[in-house]
Amino acid sequence: MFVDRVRIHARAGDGGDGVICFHREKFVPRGGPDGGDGGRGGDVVLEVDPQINNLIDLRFRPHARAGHGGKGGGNNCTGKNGKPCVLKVPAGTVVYSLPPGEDGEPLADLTRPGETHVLCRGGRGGRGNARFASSVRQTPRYAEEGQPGETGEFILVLKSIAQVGLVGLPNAGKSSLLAALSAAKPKIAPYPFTTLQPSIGVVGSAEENRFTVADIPGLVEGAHAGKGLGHDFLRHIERCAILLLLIDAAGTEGRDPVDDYRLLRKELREYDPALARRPFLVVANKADLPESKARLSALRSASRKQVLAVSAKTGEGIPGLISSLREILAP
Ligand SMILES: Nc1nc2c(ncn2[C@@H]2O[C@H](COP(=O)(O)OP(=O)(O)OP(=O)(O)O)[C@@H](O)[C@H]2O)c(=O)[nH]1
Ligand SMILES: [Mg+2]
Repeated sequence: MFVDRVRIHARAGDGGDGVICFHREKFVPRGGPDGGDGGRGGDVVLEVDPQINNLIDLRFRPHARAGHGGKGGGNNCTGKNGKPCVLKVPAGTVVYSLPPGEDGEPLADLTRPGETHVLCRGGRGGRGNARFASSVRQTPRYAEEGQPGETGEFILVLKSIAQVGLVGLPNAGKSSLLAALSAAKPKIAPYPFTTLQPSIGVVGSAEENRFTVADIPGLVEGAHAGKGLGHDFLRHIERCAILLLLIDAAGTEGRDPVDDYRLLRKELREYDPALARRPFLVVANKADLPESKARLSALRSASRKQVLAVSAKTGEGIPGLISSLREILAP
């Protein structure tokens, strides 16, 4: 199961109470106040863990509670701090408060491994009576209570992070292309909607020119309005630097590649005009099939772009595609 949206309830720990206590020791008369402070309540913290790719753990554990601070002790002992509650999230997690803030802006957008965000702060510990002693009040008989920890409801939404996003109709061969480009092993089958969840593959092994590619479920006409699976998953390519419009050039489903190209452009535009302005490459897949040859030139003139012909099946054109992508991605 792939979970990319969860609602959670978080409660930070309360601060511990300060105590009222007076020093007692043989031969030390009127030892004075020595009640310690309470400990701090634990925070609820989100932390990016590069090992995880979705929010499923939080779906099953939607209540996050951090530990309370301990009570102060005699002899000026400060109470223990409450244990923080650290929730691991994938890179690309966007945090919203519930109800949403006035501007609807997210509270945080966690992208880098190890990045953290404090969702709810633990309460401060109360001060013990030792803190209130002064020359004119030598035996204070009061101490503070700990402050309550913050609580809140939040929505976490995952918007995957990859440099290249694969966009195409069902069966265009997006998953096959991801498998040809990277070591990822997505499910590939000759029926539409084989891919039900986004997956990300890494292309190249050298650190300096490695890049990531996201495969999402196929887009259908009306995807921007919620048809098919496409709409829900378009947000996973929102952050991609390049979109790769993958078209079945052989028209194996009896479709026309030029129509497919126009449909993809239209769906992207209607979902988000900013996405339609993103740099994109047009890639014609299934170049191994003879039908694709004749349709390639029609696709070239319709898109007024250079169209790269590849075959995810035979590997034809794949090295050229990788170098074109690297060229665009290079800063
Ligand atoms: N001949 C040929 N067939 C291909 C090529 N690429 C993919 N296919 C076939 O096309 C079918 C669909 O491939 P997938 O990779 O599952 O397509 P997809 O775009 O991921 O499809 P969805 O996940 O359903 O949207 C499979 O039967 C593949 O074997 C290619 O280059 N040449
Ligand atoms: Mg697929």
